[in-house]
Amino acid sequence: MSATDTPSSYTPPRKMPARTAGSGGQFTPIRAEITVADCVIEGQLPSDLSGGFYATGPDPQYPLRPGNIPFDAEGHARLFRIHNGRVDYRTRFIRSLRYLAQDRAGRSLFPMYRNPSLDDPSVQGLNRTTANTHVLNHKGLILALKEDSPPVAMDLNTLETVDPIYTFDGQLPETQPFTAHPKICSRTGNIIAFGYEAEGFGSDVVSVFELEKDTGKKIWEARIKVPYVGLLHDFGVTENHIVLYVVPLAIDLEQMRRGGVHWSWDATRKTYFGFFRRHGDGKDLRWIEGPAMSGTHTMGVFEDKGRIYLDTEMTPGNPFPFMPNKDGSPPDLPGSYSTLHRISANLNGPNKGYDVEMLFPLNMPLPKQDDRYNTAPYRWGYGACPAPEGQPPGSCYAAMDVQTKTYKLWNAGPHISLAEPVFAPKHAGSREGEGYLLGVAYNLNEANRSDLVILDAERVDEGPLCKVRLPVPASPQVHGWWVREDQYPT
Ligand code: V55
Ligand code: FE
Repeated sequence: MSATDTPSSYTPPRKMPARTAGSGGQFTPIRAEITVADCVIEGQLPSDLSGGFYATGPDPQYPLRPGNIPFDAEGHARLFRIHNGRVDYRTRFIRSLRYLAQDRAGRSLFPMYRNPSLDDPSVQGLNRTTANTHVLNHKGLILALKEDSPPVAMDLNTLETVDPIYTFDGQLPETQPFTAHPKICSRTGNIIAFGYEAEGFGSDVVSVFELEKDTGKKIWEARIKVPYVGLLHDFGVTENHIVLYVVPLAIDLEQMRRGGVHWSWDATRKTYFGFFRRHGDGKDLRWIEGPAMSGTHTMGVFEDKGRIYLDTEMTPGNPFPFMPNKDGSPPDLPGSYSTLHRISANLNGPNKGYDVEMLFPLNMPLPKQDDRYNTAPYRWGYGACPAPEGQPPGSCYAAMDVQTKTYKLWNAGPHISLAEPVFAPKHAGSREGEGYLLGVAYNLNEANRSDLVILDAERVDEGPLCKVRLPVPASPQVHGWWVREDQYPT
Protein backbone atom coordinates (compact mmCIF):
# COMPACT_ATOMS: atom_id res chain seq x y z
CA MET A 1 0.00 0.00 0.00
CA SER A 2 1.35 3.44 -0.90
CA ALA A 3 1.45 6.22 1.69
CA THR A 4 -1.95 7.70 2.46
CA ASP A 5 -2.85 11.34 2.33
CA THR A 6 -4.42 13.31 5.15
CA PRO A 7 -7.86 11.83 5.92
CA SER A 8 -11.01 13.59 4.74
CA SER A 9 -13.56 14.51 7.39
CA TYR A 10 -16.90 14.49 5.54
CA THR A 11 -19.62 11.97 6.38
CA PRO A 12 -23.06 11.82 4.72
CA PRO A 13 -26.08 13.16 6.63
CA ARG A 14 -27.66 10.96 9.31
CA LYS A 15 -31.23 11.60 8.41
CA MET A 16 -34.24 9.41 7.78
CA PRO A 17 -37.20 10.55 5.70
CA ALA A 18 -39.95 11.85 7.99
CA ARG A 19 -42.43 9.39 6.48
CA THR A 20 -41.34 6.28 4.66
CA ALA A 21 -43.80 4.87 2.16
CA GLY A 22 -43.84 2.27 -0.53
CA SER A 23 -40.83 0.10 0.11
CA GLY A 24 -39.94 -3.51 0.65
CA GLY A 25 -42.29 -5.14 -1.86
CA GLN A 26 -39.43 -5.99 -4.19
CA PHE A 27 -37.76 -8.20 -1.58
CA THR A 28 -40.82 -10.27 -0.63
CA PRO A 29 -40.28 -13.98 -1.32
CA ILE A 30 -42.62 -15.66 -3.81
CA ARG A 31 -41.00 -19.15 -3.88
CA ALA A 32 -42.84 -20.20 -7.04
CA GLU A 33 -41.85 -20.12 -10.70
CA ILE A 34 -44.24 -18.25 -12.98
CA THR A 35 -44.88 -18.14 -16.72
CA VAL A 36 -47.34 -15.67 -18.22
CA ALA A 37 -47.66 -15.49 -22.01
CA ASP A 38 -48.89 -12.32 -23.71
CA CYS A 39 -49.44 -10.16 -20.63
CA VAL A 40 -52.31 -7.68 -20.42
CA ILE A 41 -51.07 -4.17 -21.21
CA GLU A 42 -52.75 -0.96 -20.01
CA GLY A 43 -51.80 1.98 -22.19
CA GLN A 44 -49.57 1.98 -25.23
CA LEU A 45 -46.44 -0.18 -25.39
CA PRO A 46 -43.88 1.96 -27.28
CA SER A 47 -43.49 0.59 -30.81
CA ASP A 48 -39.72 1.16 -30.76
CA LEU A 49 -39.14 -0.83 -27.55
CA SER A 50 -37.86 -4.33 -28.16
CA GLY A 51 -35.61 -6.53 -26.04
CA GLY A 52 -35.55 -8.19 -22.65
CA PHE A 53 -35.62 -6.91 -19.08
CA TYR A 54 -33.82 -9.46 -16.88
CA ALA A 55 -33.37 -9.45 -13.12
CA THR A 56 -32.48 -11.67 -10.21
CA GLY A 57 -33.15 -11.54 -6.51
CA PRO A 58 -33.05 -13.69 -3.39
CA ASP A 59 -36.01 -16.05 -2.98
CA PRO A 60 -35.66 -18.87 -0.43
CA GLN A 61 -35.78 -22.33 -2.01
CA TYR A 62 -36.37 -23.59 1.56
CA PRO A 63 -37.20 -21.27 4.44
CA LEU A 64 -34.11 -19.42 5.67
CA ARG A 65 -32.64 -20.80 8.88
CA PRO A 66 -33.02 -18.60 11.98
CA GLY A 67 -30.28 -15.97 12.11
CA ASN A 68 -29.59 -16.11 8.39
CA ILE A 69 -30.07 -12.97 6.27
CA PRO A 70 -32.11 -12.33 3.09
CA PHE A 71 -28.89 -11.95 1.04
CA ASP A 72 -28.45 -15.73 1.37
CA ALA A 73 -31.66 -16.81 -0.35
CA GLU A 74 -31.45 -18.60 -3.70
CA GLY A 75 -31.41 -16.58 -6.91
CA HIS A 76 -34.72 -16.40 -8.76
CA ALA A 77 -34.30 -15.02 -12.28
CA ARG A 78 -36.98 -13.29 -14.30
CA LEU A 79 -37.52 -11.97 -17.78
CA PHE A 80 -39.96 -9.56 -19.35
CA ARG A 81 -39.48 -10.33 -23.06
CA ILE A 82 -40.78 -7.43 -25.14
CA HIS A 83 -41.05 -8.26 -28.81
CA ASN A 84 -43.49 -7.60 -31.69
CA GLY A 85 -45.79 -5.53 -29.51
CA ARG A 86 -46.29 -8.14 -26.81
CA VAL A 87 -44.74 -8.95 -23.45
CA ASP A 88 -44.07 -12.46 -22.17
CA TYR A 89 -43.12 -12.97 -18.53
CA ARG A 90 -41.12 -15.85 -17.17
CA THR A 91 -39.29 -16.61 -13.94
CA ARG A 92 -37.07 -19.56 -13.00
CA PHE A 93 -35.07 -20.46 -9.95
CA ILE A 94 -31.43 -20.56 -10.92
CA ARG A 95 -30.18 -24.17 -10.85
CA SER A 96 -26.93 -23.47 -9.04
CA LEU A 97 -25.01 -26.45 -7.63
CA ARG A 98 -26.36 -25.42 -4.24
CA TYR A 99 -29.96 -25.34 -5.51
CA LEU A 100 -29.61 -28.77 -7.13
CA ALA A 101 -28.05 -30.36 -4.03
CA GLN A 102 -30.78 -28.93 -1.79
CA ASP A 103 -33.48 -30.03 -4.25
CA ARG A 104 -32.15 -33.60 -4.10
CA ALA A 105 -31.99 -33.49 -0.30
CA GLY A 106 -35.37 -31.80 0.05
CA ARG A 107 -34.04 -29.27 2.54
CA SER A 108 -31.62 -26.41 3.12
CA LEU A 109 -27.98 -27.53 3.37
CA PHE A 110 -26.30 -24.10 3.63
CA PRO A 111 -27.48 -22.49 6.87
CA MET A 112 -25.52 -19.23 6.92
CA TYR A 113 -24.61 -16.40 4.53
CA ARG A 114 -21.01 -16.65 3.33
CA ASN A 115 -20.03 -19.02 6.19
CA PRO A 116 -19.25 -22.51 4.86
CA SER A 117 -18.26 -23.96 8.24
CA LEU A 118 -21.88 -24.87 9.04
CA ASP A 119 -22.63 -26.48 5.67
CA ASP A 120 -24.08 -29.98 5.68
CA PRO A 121 -21.29 -32.61 5.44
CA SER A 122 -22.79 -33.84 2.14
CA VAL A 123 -21.96 -30.52 0.45
CA GLN A 124 -18.61 -29.62 2.07
CA GLY A 125 -16.50 -27.82 -0.53
CA LEU A 126 -19.33 -27.45 -3.04
CA ASN A 127 -19.61 -24.05 -4.72
CA ARG A 128 -21.99 -21.91 -2.64
CA THR A 129 -23.24 -19.38 -5.20
CA THR A 130 -26.85 -18.28 -4.92
CA ALA A 131 -26.61 -16.15 -8.11
CA ASN A 132 -29.08 -13.75 -6.48
CA THR A 133 -27.57 -10.30 -7.06
CA HIS A 134 -27.25 -9.21 -10.69
CA VAL A 135 -27.44 -10.41 -14.29
CA LEU A 136 -25.54 -9.62 -17.47
CA ASN A 137 -25.75 -10.85 -21.04
CA HIS A 138 -22.74 -12.35 -22.77
CA LYS A 139 -22.47 -14.45 -25.93
CA GLY A 140 -26.20 -15.24 -26.11
CA LEU A 141 -26.33 -16.23 -22.42
CA ILE A 142 -27.59 -14.57 -19.28
CA LEU A 143 -25.01 -14.72 -16.52
CA ALA A 144 -26.37 -14.60 -12.95
CA LEU A 145 -23.95 -13.19 -10.42
CA LYS A 146 -23.04 -13.49 -6.75
CA GLU A 147 -19.80 -11.87 -5.75
CA ASP A 148 -18.31 -14.96 -4.06
CA SER A 149 -18.36 -17.20 -7.15
CA PRO A 150 -18.16 -17.45 -10.93
CA PRO A 151 -21.36 -16.62 -12.85
CA VAL A 152 -24.14 -19.14 -13.48
CA ALA A 153 -25.07 -19.21 -17.19
CA MET A 154 -28.69 -19.37 -18.30
CA ASP A 155 -30.42 -19.60 -21.65
CA LEU A 156 -31.34 -16.10 -22.85
CA ASN A 157 -34.89 -17.10 -23.85
CA THR A 158 -35.91 -19.80 -21.40
CA LEU A 159 -33.85 -18.93 -18.28
CA GLU A 160 -32.97 -22.62 -17.98
CA THR A 161 -29.56 -22.99 -16.34
CA VAL A 162 -27.01 -24.25 -18.88
CA ASP A 163 -23.80 -23.99 -16.81
CA PRO A 164 -23.79 -23.72 -12.99
CA ILE A 165 -20.12 -22.59 -12.95
CA TYR A 166 -19.39 -20.44 -16.00
CA THR A 167 -15.61 -20.08 -16.44
CA PHE A 168 -15.58 -18.29 -19.83
CA ASP A 169 -14.46 -21.50 -21.55
CA GLY A 170 -12.05 -22.53 -18.83
CA GLN A 171 -10.23 -19.21 -18.62
CA LEU A 172 -11.27 -18.41 -15.07
CA PRO A 173 -10.68 -20.87 -12.24
CA GLU A 174 -13.82 -22.60 -10.92
CA THR A 175 -13.13 -20.78 -7.65
CA GLN A 176 -12.93 -17.31 -9.26
CA PRO A 177 -15.02 -14.77 -7.31
CA PHE A 178 -16.76 -12.45 -9.79
CA THR A 179 -18.30 -9.15 -8.76
CA ALA A 180 -22.05 -8.64 -9.11
CA HIS A 181 -21.23 -5.26 -10.72
CA PRO A 182 -19.07 -5.81 -13.80
CA LYS A 183 -18.85 -2.88 -16.24
CA ILE A 184 -19.27 -2.88 -20.00
CA CYS A 185 -16.61 -0.80 -21.76
CA SER A 186 -18.35 2.08 -23.51
CA ARG A 187 -15.84 1.94 -26.37
CA THR A 188 -15.21 -1.78 -26.92
CA GLY A 189 -18.08 -3.60 -25.23
CA ASN A 190 -15.57 -5.64 -23.19
CA ILE A 191 -16.51 -6.81 -19.69
CA ILE A 192 -14.37 -5.44 -16.85
CA ALA A 193 -14.84 -7.32 -13.59
CA PHE A 194 -13.07 -8.09 -10.33
CA GLY A 195 -13.12 -10.68 -7.60
CA TYR A 196 -12.17 -10.03 -3.98
CA GLU A 197 -10.85 -12.75 -1.65
CA ALA A 198 -9.29 -13.88 -4.91
CA GLU A 199 -6.68 -16.22 -3.42
CA GLY A 200 -8.95 -18.15 -1.10
CA PHE A 201 -11.28 -17.49 1.78
CA GLY A 202 -10.38 -14.24 3.57
CA SER A 203 -7.58 -13.37 1.14
CA ASP A 204 -6.73 -9.66 0.80
CA VAL A 205 -6.00 -10.05 -2.91
CA VAL A 206 -8.37 -8.58 -5.49
CA SER A 207 -8.06 -9.73 -9.09
CA VAL A 208 -9.25 -7.24 -11.69
CA PHE A 209 -9.65 -8.42 -15.27
CA GLU A 210 -11.05 -7.61 -18.69
CA LEU A 211 -12.84 -10.08 -20.98
CA GLU A 212 -13.24 -9.51 -24.70
CA LYS A 213 -16.78 -8.73 -25.84
CA ASP A 214 -17.39 -11.45 -28.41
CA THR A 215 -15.06 -14.22 -27.30
CA GLY A 216 -14.92 -13.75 -23.53
CA LYS A 217 -11.14 -14.06 -23.87
CA LYS A 218 -9.27 -12.65 -20.87
CA ILE A 219 -7.09 -9.87 -22.25
CA TRP A 220 -5.90 -8.31 -18.99
CA GLU A 221 -5.58 -9.09 -15.32
CA ALA A 222 -3.94 -7.29 -12.40
CA ARG A 223 -3.78 -8.47 -8.78
CA ILE A 224 -3.77 -5.84 -6.06
CA LYS A 225 -4.06 -5.90 -2.27
CA VAL A 226 -6.72 -4.12 -0.23
CA PRO A 227 -5.95 -2.45 3.15
CA TYR A 228 -8.36 -4.93 4.77
CA VAL A 229 -10.91 -7.49 3.55
CA GLY A 230 -14.29 -5.84 3.24
CA LEU A 231 -17.46 -6.18 1.22
CA LEU A 232 -16.14 -4.71 -2.03
CA HIS A 233 -19.46 -4.73 -3.80
CA ASP A 234 -19.05 -2.38 -6.77
CA PHE A 235 -16.31 -0.35 -8.43
CA GLY A 236 -15.64 2.11 -11.24
CA VAL A 237 -13.88 1.83 -14.57
CA THR A 238 -12.91 4.70 -16.88
CA GLU A 239 -11.07 4.59 -20.17
CA ASN A 240 -7.78 4.66 -18.21
CA HIS A 241 -8.37 3.73 -14.58
CA ILE A 242 -9.91 1.27 -12.15
CA VAL A 243 -11.49 2.85 -9.05
CA LEU A 244 -12.13 1.03 -5.74
CA TYR A 245 -13.74 2.17 -2.51
CA VAL A 246 -13.01 0.02 0.55
CA VAL A 247 -15.61 0.37 3.32
CA PRO A 248 -15.64 -1.02 6.87
CA LEU A 249 -18.11 -3.86 6.42
CA ALA A 250 -15.19 -6.14 7.17
CA ILE A 251 -14.67 -9.87 7.39
CA ASP A 252 -15.29 -11.04 10.97
CA LEU A 253 -13.70 -14.43 11.60
CA GLU A 254 -14.66 -14.45 15.27
CA GLN A 255 -18.30 -13.89 14.42
CA MET A 256 -18.10 -16.65 11.82
CA ARG A 257 -16.69 -19.06 14.40
CA ARG A 258 -19.79 -18.34 16.45
CA GLY A 259 -21.89 -19.33 13.41
CA GLY A 260 -22.58 -15.81 12.14
CA VAL A 261 -22.36 -14.09 8.79
CA HIS A 262 -19.18 -13.15 6.93
CA TRP A 263 -19.23 -9.43 7.71
CA SER A 264 -19.69 -6.97 10.53
CA TRP A 265 -19.63 -3.18 10.50
CA ASP A 266 -16.40 -2.07 12.13
CA ALA A 267 -16.68 1.69 12.73
CA THR A 268 -13.07 1.78 13.99
CA ARG A 269 -11.78 1.19 10.46
CA LYS A 270 -11.17 3.85 7.82
CA THR A 271 -12.36 4.02 4.22
CA TYR A 272 -9.90 3.85 1.34
CA PHE A 273 -10.49 5.43 -2.06
CA GLY A 274 -8.09 3.80 -4.51
CA PHE A 275 -7.24 3.92 -8.18
CA PHE A 276 -4.75 2.41 -10.59
CA ARG A 277 -4.16 2.27 -14.32
CA ARG A 278 -6.42 0.00 -16.32
CA HIS A 279 -4.34 -2.44 -18.40
CA GLY A 280 -1.37 -1.80 -16.08
CA ASP A 281 0.23 -4.13 -13.52
CA GLY A 282 -1.46 -2.53 -10.47
CA LYS A 283 1.82 -1.28 -8.98
CA ASP A 284 0.70 2.36 -9.33
CA LEU A 285 -2.26 1.75 -6.97
CA ARG A 286 -2.77 4.63 -4.51
CA TRP A 287 -5.08 4.59 -1.50
CA ILE A 288 -6.47 7.74 0.07
CA GLU A 289 -7.77 7.34 3.60
CA GLY A 290 -11.07 8.74 4.85
CA PRO A 291 -13.46 8.33 7.81
CA ALA A 292 -15.72 5.33 8.43
CA MET A 293 -18.80 5.51 6.20
CA SER A 294 -20.05 3.46 3.31
CA GLY A 295 -20.56 3.57 -0.45
CA THR A 296 -22.04 0.45 -2.01
CA HIS A 297 -23.37 1.17 -5.52
CA THR A 298 -21.77 3.13 -8.34
CA MET A 299 -23.98 5.40 -10.46
CA GLY A 300 -21.23 6.60 -12.82
CA VAL A 301 -17.54 7.42 -12.99
CA PHE A 302 -15.39 9.74 -15.07
CA GLU A 303 -12.09 11.61 -15.35
CA ASP A 304 -11.76 15.31 -16.03
CA LYS A 305 -8.68 17.53 -16.02
CA GLY A 306 -6.51 15.19 -13.98
CA ARG A 307 -9.20 14.32 -11.43
CA ILE A 308 -11.14 11.11 -11.04
CA TYR A 309 -14.79 11.12 -9.93
CA LEU A 310 -16.90 8.29 -8.52
CA ASP A 311 -20.63 8.97 -8.20
CA THR A 312 -22.00 6.58 -5.61
CA GLU A 313 -24.71 6.30 -3.02
CA MET A 314 -23.25 6.70 0.46
CA THR A 315 -24.37 6.05 4.02
CA PRO A 316 -22.94 7.47 7.25
CA GLY A 317 -22.84 3.96 8.77
CA ASN A 318 -23.61 0.30 8.13
CA PRO A 319 -25.68 0.23 4.93
CA PHE A 320 -27.36 -3.09 5.82
CA PRO A 321 -29.13 -3.03 9.21
CA PHE A 322 -29.37 -6.86 9.11
CA MET A 323 -25.56 -7.16 9.14
CA PRO A 324 -24.22 -7.05 12.71
CA ASN A 325 -22.18 -4.19 14.12
CA LYS A 326 -18.75 -5.26 15.36
CA ASP A 327 -19.21 -3.41 18.66
CA GLY A 328 -22.49 -5.23 19.34
CA SER A 329 -24.59 -2.08 19.04
CA PRO A 330 -28.17 -2.41 17.73
CA PRO A 331 -29.09 -1.76 14.07
CA ASP A 332 -28.49 1.90 13.19
CA LEU A 333 -31.31 2.90 10.81
CA PRO A 334 -30.23 6.52 10.24
CA GLY A 335 -26.73 5.13 9.61
CA SER A 336 -28.09 3.05 6.73
CA TYR A 337 -29.77 6.02 5.01
CA SER A 338 -28.29 6.27 1.54
CA THR A 339 -27.90 9.46 -0.51
CA LEU A 340 -26.11 10.23 -3.77
CA HIS A 341 -22.59 11.59 -3.49
CA ARG A 342 -19.54 12.28 -5.61
CA ILE A 343 -16.09 11.22 -4.39
CA SER A 344 -13.08 12.68 -6.18
CA ALA A 345 -9.31 13.03 -6.01
CA ASN A 346 -6.38 14.22 -8.10
CA LEU A 347 -5.08 11.41 -10.25
CA ASN A 348 -1.51 12.57 -9.81
CA GLY A 349 -1.70 13.77 -6.20
CA PRO A 350 -0.96 15.20 -3.80
CA ASN A 351 -4.34 14.70 -2.12
CA LYS A 352 -5.24 15.92 1.34
CA GLY A 353 -7.79 13.14 1.58
CA TYR A 354 -10.48 12.55 -1.02
CA ASP A 355 -13.25 15.07 -1.59
CA VAL A 356 -16.91 14.22 -1.07
CA GLU A 357 -19.89 16.30 -2.14
CA MET A 358 -23.62 15.62 -2.06
CA LEU A 359 -25.08 15.21 -5.56
CA PHE A 360 -28.76 14.69 -4.75
CA PRO A 361 -30.48 14.45 -1.35
CA LEU A 362 -32.48 11.47 -2.60
CA ASN A 363 -32.57 8.23 -0.60
CA MET A 364 -31.45 5.90 -3.38
CA PRO A 365 -29.49 2.75 -2.49
CA LEU A 366 -29.66 1.35 -6.04
CA PRO A 367 -28.77 4.10 -8.55
CA LYS A 368 -28.38 3.27 -12.25
CA GLN A 369 -27.23 4.89 -15.46
CA ASP A 370 -27.59 4.31 -19.19
CA ASP A 371 -25.31 1.26 -19.18
CA ARG A 372 -23.72 2.21 -22.51
CA TYR A 373 -21.91 4.86 -20.41
CA ASN A 374 -20.37 2.58 -17.74
CA THR A 375 -16.81 3.69 -18.59
CA ALA A 376 -17.46 7.09 -20.22
CA PRO A 377 -18.35 10.54 -18.87
CA TYR A 378 -22.11 10.54 -18.39
CA ARG A 379 -25.00 12.86 -17.73
CA TRP A 380 -28.07 10.84 -16.70
CA GLY A 381 -28.73 8.74 -13.63
CA TYR A 382 -31.92 6.90 -12.62
CA GLY A 383 -33.32 5.20 -9.57
CA ALA A 384 -36.14 4.50 -7.16
CA CYS A 385 -36.45 6.59 -3.99
CA PRO A 386 -39.03 7.62 -1.44
CA ALA A 387 -40.54 11.04 -2.18
CA PRO A 388 -38.23 13.75 -0.84
CA GLU A 389 -39.27 16.03 2.00
CA GLY A 390 -42.05 18.47 1.24
CA GLN A 391 -43.80 16.12 -1.20
CA PRO A 392 -46.67 13.70 -0.65
CA PRO A 393 -45.32 10.35 0.58
CA GLY A 394 -44.79 7.68 -2.05
CA SER A 395 -42.33 5.62 -3.99
CA CYS A 396 -40.73 7.54 -6.89
CA TYR A 397 -38.64 7.02 -9.96
CA ALA A 398 -36.11 9.79 -10.53
CA ALA A 399 -34.18 10.82 -13.64
CA MET A 400 -31.19 12.86 -12.53
CA ASP A 401 -29.05 15.20 -14.61
CA VAL A 402 -25.60 15.17 -12.98
CA GLN A 403 -24.51 18.12 -15.13
CA THR A 404 -27.18 20.57 -13.97
CA LYS A 405 -27.77 18.69 -10.69
CA THR A 406 -31.51 18.73 -11.25
CA TYR A 407 -33.94 15.85 -11.31
CA LYS A 408 -37.43 14.87 -12.44
CA LEU A 409 -39.66 12.59 -10.37
CA TRP A 410 -42.67 10.41 -10.90
CA ASN A 411 -44.40 9.62 -7.60
CA ALA A 412 -46.20 6.27 -7.85
CA GLY A 413 -47.96 6.82 -4.54
CA PRO A 414 -47.73 5.37 -1.05
CA HIS A 415 -49.20 1.93 -1.82
CA ILE A 416 -46.60 1.02 -4.40
CA SER A 417 -43.05 -0.19 -3.91
CA LEU A 418 -40.74 0.36 -6.87
CA ALA A 419 -37.80 -1.90 -7.66
CA GLU A 420 -34.56 -0.72 -9.25
CA PRO A 421 -35.33 0.45 -12.79
CA VAL A 422 -33.35 -0.25 -15.93
CA PHE A 423 -32.67 2.08 -18.85
CA ALA A 424 -33.49 0.78 -22.34
CA PRO A 425 -32.18 2.87 -25.26
CA LYS A 426 -34.53 3.15 -28.23
CA HIS A 427 -31.80 1.55 -30.33
CA ALA A 428 -28.07 0.83 -30.09
CA GLY A 429 -27.17 4.27 -31.47
CA SER A 430 -29.58 6.43 -29.45
CA ARG A 431 -28.05 9.45 -27.75
CA GLU A 432 -27.52 9.10 -23.99
CA GLY A 433 -30.82 8.99 -22.13
CA GLU A 434 -32.96 8.64 -25.27
CA GLY A 435 -35.09 5.66 -24.39
CA TYR A 436 -37.26 4.15 -21.73
CA LEU A 437 -37.12 3.52 -18.02
CA LEU A 438 -38.56 0.14 -17.06
CA GLY A 439 -39.26 -0.96 -13.52
CA VAL A 440 -41.44 -3.27 -11.50
CA ALA A 441 -44.13 -1.75 -9.29
CA TYR A 442 -45.27 -3.98 -6.42
CA ASN A 443 -48.79 -3.05 -5.36
CA LEU A 444 -48.64 -3.27 -1.58
CA ASN A 445 -52.43 -2.92 -1.35
CA GLU A 446 -53.00 -5.83 -3.77
CA ALA A 447 -50.91 -8.41 -1.86
CA ASN A 448 -47.89 -7.38 -3.93
CA ARG A 449 -49.45 -8.08 -7.35
CA SER A 450 -47.07 -6.38 -9.72
CA ASP A 451 -46.92 -4.31 -12.89
CA LEU A 452 -44.04 -3.56 -15.19
CA VAL A 453 -44.15 0.22 -15.68
CA ILE A 454 -42.55 1.80 -18.74
CA LEU A 455 -41.72 5.50 -18.75
CA ASP A 456 -40.13 7.82 -21.29
CA ALA A 457 -36.71 8.31 -19.68
CA GLU A 458 -36.69 11.95 -20.85
CA ARG A 459 -40.18 12.60 -19.41
CA VAL A 460 -40.17 10.58 -16.22
CA ASP A 461 -42.34 13.20 -14.50
CA GLU A 462 -45.18 12.43 -16.93
CA GLY A 463 -45.54 8.92 -15.48
CA PRO A 464 -45.85 5.55 -17.20
CA LEU A 465 -46.65 5.25 -20.90
CA CYS A 466 -48.03 1.83 -20.12
CA LYS A 467 -48.33 -0.80 -17.43
CA VAL A 468 -47.80 -4.48 -18.13
CA ARG A 469 -50.08 -6.24 -15.66
CA LEU A 470 -49.00 -9.45 -13.98
CA PRO A 471 -51.71 -11.57 -12.38
CA VAL A 472 -49.29 -12.35 -9.51
CA PRO A 473 -46.50 -10.71 -7.49
CA ALA A 474 -43.25 -10.38 -9.43
CA SER A 475 -40.29 -12.37 -8.15
CA PRO A 476 -37.91 -10.52 -5.79
CA GLN A 477 -35.41 -8.19 -7.42
CA VAL A 478 -32.06 -6.77 -6.44
CA HIS A 479 -30.59 -5.72 -9.81
CA GLY A 480 -31.73 -5.87 -13.41
CA TRP A 481 -30.29 -5.60 -16.90
CA TRP A 482 -31.61 -4.68 -20.33
CA VAL A 483 -30.76 -6.76 -23.41
CA ARG A 484 -31.39 -4.90 -26.68
CA GLU A 485 -33.03 -6.72 -29.58
CA ASP A 486 -29.80 -6.49 -31.60
CA GLN A 487 -27.99 -8.39 -28.81
CA TYR A 488 -30.14 -11.52 -29.26
CA PRO A 489 -28.66 -14.26 -31.45
CA THR A 490 -30.49 -14.48 -34.78
C1 V55 B 1 -25.28 -6.87 -1.77
C2 V55 B 1 -26.22 -7.84 -2.09
C3 V55 B 1 -25.93 -9.17 -1.84
C4 V55 B 1 -24.72 -9.53 -1.30
C5 V55 B 1 -23.78 -8.55 -1.00
O1 V55 B 1 -26.57 -4.99 -2.44
C6 V55 B 1 -24.07 -7.22 -1.25
C7 V55 B 1 -25.54 -5.46 -1.99
C8 V55 B 1 -28.04 -9.96 -2.65
O2 V55 B 1 -26.79 -10.22 -2.08
O3 V55 B 1 -24.45 -10.82 -1.03
FE1 FE C 1 -25.47 -4.47 -5.88
